[in-house]
Amino acid sequence: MTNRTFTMIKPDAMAKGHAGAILDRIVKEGYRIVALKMTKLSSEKAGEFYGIHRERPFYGELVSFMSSGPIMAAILEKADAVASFRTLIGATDPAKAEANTIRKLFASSLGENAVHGSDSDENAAIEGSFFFSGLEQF
Ligand code: 3AN
Repeated sequence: MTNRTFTMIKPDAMAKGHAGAILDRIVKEGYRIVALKMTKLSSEKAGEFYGIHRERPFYGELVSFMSSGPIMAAILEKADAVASFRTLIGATDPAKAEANTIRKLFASSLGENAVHGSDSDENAAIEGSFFFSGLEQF
C-alpha cells in the first residue's frame, strides 16, 4: 500500500464553482496534498488518460467532457488512500452514491460526476505521474 491516491476535480464541478468546497472537504477528511494543479486536458491527453476505457460505449462522451474545460489534478496522501478516497467520493452514479459523499453533494450525472479517484495503488502512481513530475510532488 502506498498511501497515495490521485484525484481530479472534473470540468462540471469546476464550472459550478465547487473546487474550493471539494478541496476543503478533502483536507478536512485528513488527506495531505502532495501535489496540486489547475490545467485543461486536450482531447488527445484526455483520451490517453482514459485509454483503459477505449472500448467502452461512453469513451467518446467521456473524452469530450473531460477536455471541455479546466480541471484540478491532485495527489493525496492518507492511510489506505485509494480505498478510503473511493468511499469518500461515493458511487460512480451520483444517484446511487451514499449521503454526504462528494459525488452525492456535487455531481449531477453518471457522466458528469464531479471527481475522479484512482481504483488501485498501481493506477494512482500511473495517474499521478501523468500530471506531475517528481519536482512537483511534496
Ligand atoms: P469511477 O470513476 O467511479 O472509477 P469508472 O472507472 O467505471 O468509474 O468510469 C470512469 C469514468 O467514466 C466515470 N468517472 C464517469 O465519468 C465515466 N462513465 C462511467 N460509466 C459511464 C456511463 N455509463 N456513461 C457515461 N460516462 C460514464
